Amino acid sequence: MDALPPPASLTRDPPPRAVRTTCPYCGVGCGVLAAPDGRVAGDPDHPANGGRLCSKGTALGETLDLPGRLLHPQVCGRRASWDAALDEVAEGFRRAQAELGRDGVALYVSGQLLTEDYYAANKLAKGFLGTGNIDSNSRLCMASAVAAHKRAFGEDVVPGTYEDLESADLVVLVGSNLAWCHPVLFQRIAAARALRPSMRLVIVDPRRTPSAEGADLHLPIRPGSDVALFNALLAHLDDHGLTDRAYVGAHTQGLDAALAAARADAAGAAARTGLDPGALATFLRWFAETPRTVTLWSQGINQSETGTDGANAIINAHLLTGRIGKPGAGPFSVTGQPNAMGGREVGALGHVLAGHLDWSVPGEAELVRRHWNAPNLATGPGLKAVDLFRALGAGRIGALWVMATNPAVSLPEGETAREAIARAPFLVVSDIMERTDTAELAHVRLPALGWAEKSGTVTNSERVISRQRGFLPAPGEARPDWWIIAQVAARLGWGAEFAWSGPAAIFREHAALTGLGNEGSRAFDISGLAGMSDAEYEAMAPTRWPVPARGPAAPRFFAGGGFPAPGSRARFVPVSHKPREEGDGLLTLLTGRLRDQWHTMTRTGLVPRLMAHAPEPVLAVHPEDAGGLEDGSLARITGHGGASAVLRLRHDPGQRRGTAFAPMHWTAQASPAARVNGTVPPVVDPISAQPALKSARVALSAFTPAWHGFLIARRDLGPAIAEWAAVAVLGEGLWRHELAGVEAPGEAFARLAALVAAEGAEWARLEDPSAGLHRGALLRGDGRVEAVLFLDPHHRLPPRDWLAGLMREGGAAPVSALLAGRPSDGPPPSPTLCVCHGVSQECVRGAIRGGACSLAAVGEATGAGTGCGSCRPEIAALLAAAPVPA
Ligand SMILES: Nc1nc2c(c(=O)[nH]1)N[C@H]1C(S)=C(S)[C@@H](COP(=O)(O)OP(=O)(O)OC[C@H]3O[C@@H](n4cnc5c(=O)[nH]c(N)nc54)[C@H](O)[C@@H]3O)O[C@H]1N2
Ligand SMILES: Nc1nc2c(c(=O)[nH]1)N[C@H]1C(S)=C(S)[C@@H](COP(=O)(O)OP(=O)(O)OC[C@H]3O[C@@H](n4cnc5c(=O)[nH]c(N)nc54)[C@H](O)[C@@H]3O)O[C@H]1N2
Ligand code: SF4
Ligand SMILES: [Mo]
Repeated sequence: MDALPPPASLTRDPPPRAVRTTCPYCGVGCGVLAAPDGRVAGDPDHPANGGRLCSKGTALGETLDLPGRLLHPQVCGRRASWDAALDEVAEGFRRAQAELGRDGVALYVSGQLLTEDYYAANKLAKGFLGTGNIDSNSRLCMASAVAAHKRAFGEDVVPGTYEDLESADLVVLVGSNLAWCHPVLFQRIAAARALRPSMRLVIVDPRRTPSAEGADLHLPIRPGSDVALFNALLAHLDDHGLTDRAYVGAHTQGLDAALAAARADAAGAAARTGLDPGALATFLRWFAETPRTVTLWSQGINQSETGTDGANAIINAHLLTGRIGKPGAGPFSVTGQPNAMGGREVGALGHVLAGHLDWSVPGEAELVRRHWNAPNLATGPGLKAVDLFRALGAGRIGALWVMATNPAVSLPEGETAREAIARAPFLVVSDIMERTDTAELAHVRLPALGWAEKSGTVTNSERVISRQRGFLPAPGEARPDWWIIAQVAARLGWGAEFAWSGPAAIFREHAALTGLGNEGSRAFDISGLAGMSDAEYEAMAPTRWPVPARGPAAPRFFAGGGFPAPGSRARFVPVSHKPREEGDGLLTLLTGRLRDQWHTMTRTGLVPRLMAHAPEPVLAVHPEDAGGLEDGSLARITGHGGASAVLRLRHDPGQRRGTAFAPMHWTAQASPAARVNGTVPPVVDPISAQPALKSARVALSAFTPAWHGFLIARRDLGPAIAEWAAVAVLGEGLWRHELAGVEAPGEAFARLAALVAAEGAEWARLEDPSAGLHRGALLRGDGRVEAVLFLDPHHRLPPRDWLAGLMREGGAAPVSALLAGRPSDGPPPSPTLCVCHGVSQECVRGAIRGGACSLAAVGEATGAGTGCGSCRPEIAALLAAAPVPA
């Protein structure tokens, strides 16, 4: 399989009157040119993307006037003035602290806040409410990487840059589906490989992900055994004379203990990791022989009960070989959210202070106290996410403020967490949407500005600080998150300390803190930006930290040592493989992400183009693990405490035996029964407290309803219309409802048909009650189709796309064709593969059958893959699966 060539067209024409801003989705942090009319393009001058955008970035223009925005403050579900709502919040927090003490309140915030918002929230909690109880959804995401960096380097520092991924000769992706989750980085790697085919790509992931298409080696590792793999590597490197004695001697400590631990795992590594010994040997050899190696990791490592050890095992191999901070070499933790890094910088995690300052370092708390003029600086770390919501459930938190995250969906032990949130004595939610699973439970809802409206900064995975700039007016009464926080602080009596004129003032205060008492002892130093004027802040170009007020700034860290740790030395951390339970007949549930959805779908789930890629919640299992359940049937997974979820089953030979994969995305808004987090136990990494979101053990069983069905209608009927439902927006006023139920099919048909009844329209039906088959099309006098409803005892129903297409166009068709679900002439259309150009899977297959044998040829023939490029791994998979021409 050849490497993926770069997309044909990187940018469209920049929209006129465009503002330079940054994509609000993943931690790649792509620069975006965005115009008020909704046109967006990649910013050709931004160092992260050089003009590229992925499918989510390309569709940003379609998220500007989302239906369902929260436009006014609400108290107990009723519209309230800002004054009344803010008073209510201040009073709720005051009351809770009076009853339960300082730590009787908490903030739960998000890597999707801007740095300025984040800084304000942290200052309010730690400095003024006087509690360490502020944690972030980054606990579910980056905590293990942060802890590993601290253990190894002394500080949470990502040493490398994206350019290293291009100049490397070997890139190893560990527990990262980069092609879908950081698509522009994946495209940069693909483009580099196309120019330099000797560059190798290795994927370490239990499932054959789209990132593995076209890779040189895929290691389908046993879940949770990455420590054993990298321990085997450490021993192999030392045995083969690859220890960089000079680097190790001058800049590190602790090698002997780490090596001893590694050697204990090395023999038998193939058995521990479940890898083919030949493939394992190839990996060890390639790593050994390639000085320019980058090892990039993500949630397959972090979201594990051994996540911190896993990350340190990777870092150990790089320290041993001195391959760190050099062009093309280094360990690289990529961040998930657009501002996960910014949150770490301002310290909005329960266990750190602000500006990478720490309670455990004498004098540092005092620096923060003075900088903030804080009356009640928290005296120590607070509760971390999982414990925080447990404390809420136990009645120890009297007031909780959730900002820019949806914990009712995204926490482990999902059912228990949701109950705790529902029973919270006082819950405040700041969000851009009115109805999220969490906002539905709030006493006070506060409307925040969204991406297109707000202004501030974010820091991406390579330490580049970029501006987000608003280009649309505030919708309704929505306000910036930092403003809301400052208003509450003022009502609690701290107006002077929160009297910022705007985000620039907050940024200056934050930047100044990073320089206090910092004569090079802390790597994170942006004190050189503390003197920026408002105009300079407004014009700020993407800037990589550090930017110290004095002295030079390094683009990369640690090539020459200089670790922010005792003796300036990095630490090898001895780590040992801890086998997980197996062999109980259960599957390991690897939850994760889909290409075109963002987390709990509050934005991407409303964009028809993005819903088209995966309109239903799907559970992938190896065919031999399916226990006889058919591909396309509904399956139940049962896990933690008996909690279960029901999803569409997909046989996937690329899934490692003994594992299953399910998306984390589905919520009560679209498919309540397909929320998977109930099945995930609250197990956390003992060092980082990051939950092991990828190691639930689940039993697979059939979900056997009386009928399966679908309803395409001209409105969203919600998912409560059947025992199992998944609703997807199709665009142009159409919604698709995938359904299954337990009542008699005839009754279900009558009930559902009545829901969509429209005046002047009549049902044409095809019914065979003895067979349980009921089909109907609701037709206008002019033949226009108002709705279609198909019920069948079996899950094999006609494809929906032709019917949806017909309804979208307002066209007519013979009743016989409508009720057959396919045109009278020719085959029904197949699912969309390329979202940018609307090219179907079948069209791509046709081009391949017609002789297109490369991505470029498929692109030439159909246009597929020539837009954002996000579908290129899937085209590559179709190419790879095609029979080789004789
Ligand atoms: N499209 C899209 N992109 C996103 C997001 C999104 O919601 N949608 N979210 C963003 C965020 S916040 C994050 S954190 C990132 C996450 O980005 P990734 O970490 O790349 O995404 P995931 O799908 O969560 O998990 C990655 C892989 O880990 C593998 N895995 C599971 N267990 C193990 C194991 O024990 N060992 C190894 N080696 N691998 C394992 C899974 O099979 C999965 O393919 O994505 C960001 N980008
Ligand atoms: N099973 C399983 N669970 C997981 C994961 C997994 O891999 N598997 N991954 C975990 C990870 S890595 C992450 S990062 C989390 C993500 O999970 P969450 O953070 O819970 O999910 P999001 O949907 O990103 O929630 C963001 C919320 O902020 C709102 N919002 C958007 N912009 C703004 C704004 O400017 N201001 C305000 N106030 N609100 C805004 C959105 O409408 C949305 O409600 O999920 C975690 N949970
Ligand atoms: S890769 Fe896609 S989602 Fe991530 S920042 Fe770039 S455009 Fe946004
Ligand atoms: Mo994340």
